[in-house]
Amino acid sequence: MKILICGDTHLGRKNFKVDEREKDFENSFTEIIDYALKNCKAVIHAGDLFDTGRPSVRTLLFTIKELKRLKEQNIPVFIIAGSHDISVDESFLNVLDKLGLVIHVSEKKNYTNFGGKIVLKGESFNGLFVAGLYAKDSNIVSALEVLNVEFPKEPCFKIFLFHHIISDISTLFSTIKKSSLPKGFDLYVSGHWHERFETEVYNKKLLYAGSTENWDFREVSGEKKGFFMYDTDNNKYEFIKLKIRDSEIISVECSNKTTDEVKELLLSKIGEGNGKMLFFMLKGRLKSGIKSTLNKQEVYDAAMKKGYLLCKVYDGELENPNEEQVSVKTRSVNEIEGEFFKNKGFSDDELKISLMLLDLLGKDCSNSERDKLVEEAINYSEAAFK
Ligand SMILES: [Mn+2]
Repeated sequence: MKILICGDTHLGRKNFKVDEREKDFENSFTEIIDYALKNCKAVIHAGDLFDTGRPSVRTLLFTIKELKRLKEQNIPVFIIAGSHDISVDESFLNVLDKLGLVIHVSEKKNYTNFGGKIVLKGESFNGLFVAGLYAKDSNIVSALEVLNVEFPKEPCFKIFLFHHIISDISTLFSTIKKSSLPKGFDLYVSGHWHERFETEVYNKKLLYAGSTENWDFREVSGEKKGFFMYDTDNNKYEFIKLKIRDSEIISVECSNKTTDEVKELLLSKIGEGNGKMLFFMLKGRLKSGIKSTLNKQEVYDAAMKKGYLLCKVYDGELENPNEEQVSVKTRSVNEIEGEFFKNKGFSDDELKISLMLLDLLGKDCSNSERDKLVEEAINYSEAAFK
């Protein structure tokens, strides 16, 4: 049986403050549904269907319209709640589940907790069994230790779905080790990490399809977005790329130039837009003037006239003429902050906690990620000062 594996569709996302970007995320979703209708018997979604726990009516109407097309062809969508699908009360996925448009496998009814053991039930349909976790990071490590899966008796293809970053991908952002995942499945699928990633666990495939559009600027320079088609009969699979909006990233050396000369240089680099997104990355040290006087608006307007969807000029690495050489490249912000606290007479433990909290303030993260970071800082301070 052919199944389509995707995740992190982030419907409702509108980045770079441009309305068309919201449609871009929708177009990727429509492309996936079109492909699914022609080529597969089931869809597996690894969470972050929506960009927020409270999607707009517009986003909901779009999502329902698209999911109905699959429903009409009897193609089930197995899904778990990603970190962005969770709101203060229940996930909106429960509403879609009640409407019969998705099978929300991480719903509360699929967990029972007794005698210190968590029993995870899954959902079966058309020869597939899918069990999965809610994207909650707090206590995930201890929860996995006591997790038992209630497998069905009849033979079926078993998939485990989760929305956490494993340490194989990043030790900094990971919350779990793949060796803590439950055994006995034929395939493991995860989300949350926005780049495609493939590995193995217990000799079975573990796949991250990544996000289906560029969620922020950091993703623009990454690999092309897409999804997997997986054949459960022979465990062969391929990555299908999506037709997402093109971008141009142009690095510009601005040393010994005035801000006016930089502006002229940028204008000269603007070609035919054809709906692309254009990003200028400035570097070097200006000859005169200060970078805040660079007329970016004129550059943006010129790019729009040439048919670009949007243009951004990033000057974070551009230095003013008389700026003291604070080499951001060799000293991280963390080191600079650390030095400041040390001079104030902080102990090593106080220093570490202060840096954790400062890090937290500057982080653009989801509520669950924030909870985890706060918990880490509290745990550390409890251990240090007990
Ligand atoms: Mn995501």
